[in-house]
Amino acid sequence: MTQKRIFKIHGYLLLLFIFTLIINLPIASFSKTVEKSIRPKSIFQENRILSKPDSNEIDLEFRDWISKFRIKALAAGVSPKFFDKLTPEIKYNETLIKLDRKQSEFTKQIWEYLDVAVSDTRIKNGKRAYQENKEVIQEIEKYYSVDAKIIVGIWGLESAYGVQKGNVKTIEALATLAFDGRRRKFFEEQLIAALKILERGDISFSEMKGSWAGAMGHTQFIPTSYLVYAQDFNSDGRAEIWSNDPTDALASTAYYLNRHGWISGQPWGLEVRLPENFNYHLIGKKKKKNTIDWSLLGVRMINGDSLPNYGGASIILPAGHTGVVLMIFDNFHVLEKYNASLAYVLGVGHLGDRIMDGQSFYHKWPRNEEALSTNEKKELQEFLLKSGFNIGKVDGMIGPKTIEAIRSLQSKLGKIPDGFATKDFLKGLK
Ligand SMILES: [Ca+2]
Repeated sequence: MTQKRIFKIHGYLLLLFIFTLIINLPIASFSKTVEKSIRPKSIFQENRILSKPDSNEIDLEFRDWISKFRIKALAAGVSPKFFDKLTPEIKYNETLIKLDRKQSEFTKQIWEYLDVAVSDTRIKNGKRAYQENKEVIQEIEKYYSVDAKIIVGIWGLESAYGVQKGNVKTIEALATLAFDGRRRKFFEEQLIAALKILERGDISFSEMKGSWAGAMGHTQFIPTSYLVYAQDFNSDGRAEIWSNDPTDALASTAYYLNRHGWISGQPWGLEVRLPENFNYHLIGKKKKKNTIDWSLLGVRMINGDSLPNYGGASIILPAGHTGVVLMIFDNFHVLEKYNASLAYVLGVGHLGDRIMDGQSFYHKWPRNEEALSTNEKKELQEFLLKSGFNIGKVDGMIGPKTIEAIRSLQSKLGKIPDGFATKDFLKGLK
């Protein structure tokens, strides 16, 4: 009992001693350490990051970057008077950096993405949005020779038909990401374009809103695309992609697709079936053949019909030979100009088809296959590099070169060379 008590008193004294020690350490020495060192991970510093002086520090760096950026903006044609008037309004927004970091770690299987992108709700809302705007969408379709279903598909995926246009001030988003520096050149370019849009008066500073990454309006145009492709389809003097009326935004998207070579009436892709003993080395986005040649090889429509002739086409397997088999046409590559990700192009294309009463995919996705993590993808790439395949650099992203290497390796190992890396495949290599 007494021993415990003594221990308690000693404990208190010890705490008091440590506390006094901390209190009496000169504050100035803390700040000096922080200023000099390049972010060593000490407790003191982590505390300082949360405290005011450090956010001031970031703010000072941010202001410093703005003054350097000013030179570039002026050289690109933004007037000094306009720039200087706007500068005090431009704020650094740390939350956007966190979103940016999260985004780059993201890894999902194609069907997980499509479940969300082409959900029953999105299809249903798409049918309604189309009906409500049918007249103007059909006018746009005719004027720009771009199929209505693809316009509605993009609209649905980019902003859920105008419901999620984004609420972040575009200038703030672009300035923050440019200052951050991960993709400085890109974001500075976008910021300059955004300033030009503001200066010519198409929209006000506070109304110019969009995603945290600077994409704006119903179809999430980035500022440089706006400057080149935005359309004033309702002829009121301004290309208004931010307003509730989607007319200008949808016309702008149609014009963008038109200028990138959209062929009216050609599908983006079709689900097909492959014959027994098909040569899987013919698979790949860049391995084009005429539809007639594919027919001669025994490729058929999913219902067994012969292929319609849409000219050059390639065959892709987004999830290996057990999943959906797609024949893709030139329009697929036009959609890639809007957003290069395979998941996005499939999402937009399939959503558009489904809104216009197209069928859901006949083949099932291999849903029991888990996605490889970024680290596992890197492991795989390192293995491929060591085995002598030219896959470029190890970046944890399965691009065309990595897929080709996987295919060759599968062949060597006596497996179907579908280019789809599963967890089991990776385990087998170890
Ligand atoms: Ca307008």
